Amino acid sequence: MTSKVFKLIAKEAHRQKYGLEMIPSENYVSENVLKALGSILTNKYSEGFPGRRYYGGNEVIDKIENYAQDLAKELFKVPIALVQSYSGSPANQAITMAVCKPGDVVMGLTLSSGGHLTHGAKLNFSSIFYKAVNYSVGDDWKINFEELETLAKKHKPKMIWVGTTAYPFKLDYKKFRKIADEVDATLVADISHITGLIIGGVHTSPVPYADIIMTTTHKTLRGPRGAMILVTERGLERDPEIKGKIERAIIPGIQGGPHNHQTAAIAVSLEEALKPSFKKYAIQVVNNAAVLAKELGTVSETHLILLSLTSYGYGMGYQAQYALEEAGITVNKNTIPGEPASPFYPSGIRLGTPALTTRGMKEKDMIKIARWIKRVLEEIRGLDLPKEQEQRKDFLNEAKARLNKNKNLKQIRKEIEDFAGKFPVPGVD
Ligand code: DSN
Repeated sequence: MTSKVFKLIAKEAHRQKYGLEMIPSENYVSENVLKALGSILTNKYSEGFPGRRYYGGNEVIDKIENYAQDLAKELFKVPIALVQSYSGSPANQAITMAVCKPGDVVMGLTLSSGGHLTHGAKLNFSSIFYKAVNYSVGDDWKINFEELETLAKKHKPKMIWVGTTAYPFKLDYKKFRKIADEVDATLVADISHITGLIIGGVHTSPVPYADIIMTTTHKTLRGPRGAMILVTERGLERDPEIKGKIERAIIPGIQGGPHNHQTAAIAVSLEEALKPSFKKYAIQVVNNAAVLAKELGTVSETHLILLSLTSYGYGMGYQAQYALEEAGITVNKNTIPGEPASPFYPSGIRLGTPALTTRGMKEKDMIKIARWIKRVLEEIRGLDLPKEQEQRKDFLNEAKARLNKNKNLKQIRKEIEDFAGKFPVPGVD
């Protein structure tokens, strides 16, 4: 080993093993996924699709990509699966290009309600090149279907996104389908966060309701970074040309050569997801999240928890993220519905159980973890965000420095390292 990079990877491996990874969109892949991802498949150019490549020498690559597509079709019971998108955002861009013309109306959940950038957020391609209309959640933090229906009838979207990144409740795809039918819109489900739960049978599948489905492969599915686009029977009936349209949007529309090592690693993760043990994993993810949420005084029906910190002070998201990181717990600050502070200095944190569950943690461990989280959050009391905008940056730097020296956090970190170190991380000794 001669590269400096390997020393840094060793440091990151230490962080992953001795800390608690609680960002709900992250996970640990298996050693086989790592092997495929680090394979010589990265050496090959393969623009095009199986049997239709611009370069020679793709006999094996074709087999791998066909195999990945077949596994995805089998797993989700859909007629079409495409696996080349580099990640979720370009996949969503490809779907939008295939379904809409520039200027068409697209509808999605607003970012501050737990939507995604590509579903029509300001500054994203989805609102720069298309007319984005956003629906939101109500006071109960649940999707406001009345608002969605009113907006859909008024703006007549070409496409409606149903998909979330910070939403702790189950999604009712049937209700979305009804509204999409009322305005003749294509319904696209972005299931990136909950793919694993759908495969495990602990969340309703969008397959009977959506026309097109997109999922990243690195979240609850436990594969490498990447994405898949699936077309349902219903979607194919709606537009028999849809496969070619999506393929052309991927290349030459957006991407260049596919990442064949990534495609192979996706295939490995799909093989794993087809095993009965994956179902058990998904059930445990949800059970763990429910216990963790209860211990933290809230609810979760999925893999994630959106925790409001308003009882600790004003605009406490950053401070909580810093303090938790100091103690060895990785989460991200997040807006809460009706954000009382600012989207840039939000009032909540988002945390989840997919990665912890992969390491073998169960309900009793969640109770311990909730106790640590509550102890950590006590340390941020009094560190309220200044109301004056210009003071915020300096204040947060000072708060971070203070938390960095906090003895109680150091003690909690020691306890967490002792605990976490006992649970294996695939690929880490
Ligand atoms: N970055 C992803 C997440 O954390 O939810 C969404 O793309």
